[in-house]
Amino acid sequence: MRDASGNFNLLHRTCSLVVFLCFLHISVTVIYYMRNSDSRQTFVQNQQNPQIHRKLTEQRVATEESSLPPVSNVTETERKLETCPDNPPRLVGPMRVEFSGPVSLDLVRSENPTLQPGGRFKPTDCIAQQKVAIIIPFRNRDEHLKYWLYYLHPILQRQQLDYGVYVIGQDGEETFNRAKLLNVGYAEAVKEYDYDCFVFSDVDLIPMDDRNFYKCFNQPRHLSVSMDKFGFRLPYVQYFGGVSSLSKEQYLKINGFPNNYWGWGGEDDDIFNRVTSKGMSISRPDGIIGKCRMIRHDRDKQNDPNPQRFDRIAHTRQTMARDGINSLTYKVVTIEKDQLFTKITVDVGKP
Ligand code: UDH
Ligand code: MN
Repeated sequence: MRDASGNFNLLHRTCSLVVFLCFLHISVTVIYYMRNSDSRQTFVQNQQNPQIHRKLTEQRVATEESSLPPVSNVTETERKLETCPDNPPRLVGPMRVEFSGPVSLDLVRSENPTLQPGGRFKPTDCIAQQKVAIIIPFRNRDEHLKYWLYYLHPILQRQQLDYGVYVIGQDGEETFNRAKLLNVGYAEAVKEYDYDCFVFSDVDLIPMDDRNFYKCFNQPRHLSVSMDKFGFRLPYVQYFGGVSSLSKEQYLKINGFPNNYWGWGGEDDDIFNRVTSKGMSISRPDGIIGKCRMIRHDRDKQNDPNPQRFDRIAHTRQTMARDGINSLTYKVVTIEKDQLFTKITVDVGKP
């Protein structure tokens, strides 16, 4: 009898222990389930309303002592975007380009409503491959600038670039200095944004095909390879004038551009010499995609052919290390932020 009751007691205690363990297990499961369903709900809410998510995250950061990484200002939607494709889908190819009809800045502004102040744009449906500053040397060419803005803004947007347009105006009446203005454009643009590519364009040159990408390549790029004024061909193989692009790295490798070419001509050949002397070559689109028109014009005042240009071009290799972005000096006179461009007027001195 004693043995039987002893056995029964043992069985009873074992059963109680098993029941207790089961209860403990269920409780723990229920607690875990409830916590997870709470965070699942928050996740669904976040997906539907990123703003609530941001608020929640901020509150959480404020109330919890946690080691969460800091909340970045990249939104949920930006995080999901992919890099823009090599072949942007809205390109049209060859385009008609003419300069007969009148164009006003207001028309161009209304046709490009998504531009940000300073002539800035970035695609909203993908992340641009490059951040491009477009730099235009300028003085007294408002008529040409209107056409440039009218044609180029839609093209650059179709090319899905993250870009800004910088018009660098030479103040005063001294002899024009195109290359120095381009250096100023570089220096001013990098102060504003983390540009990795620089396109240097005359104000009067318009591409006739939007597959001519205003971006940077493995080698410095010459874009205006097939100009109407040269019968749609290169005037000579070393020609690097009109429109060109250099990545930040390529530009710095050649110490930027020369500052002492006053008047017309030679500075583009000096830049060509800099590029080749640093072991780089020139990349170009083909002659069909590279077609472009120059708005016809007379020679400007204070931009006569520079008689010193031949002598200077002959010595690029000796001068380029000390004449360039590392020796650039200028004074900013005004900065104007238009919807279509940033115009920086500068005093670049005189010869
Ligand atoms: N530029 C100005 N203002 C000036 C001078 C030059 O804005 O007073 C800029 C402008 O961006 C221009 C670029 O510098 O596109 C190059 O100057 P350019 O257009 O005068 O050079 P181009 O190679 O040669 O076109 C001009 C020679 C004109 C001869 C006309 C004969 N029919
Ligand atoms: Mn011209």
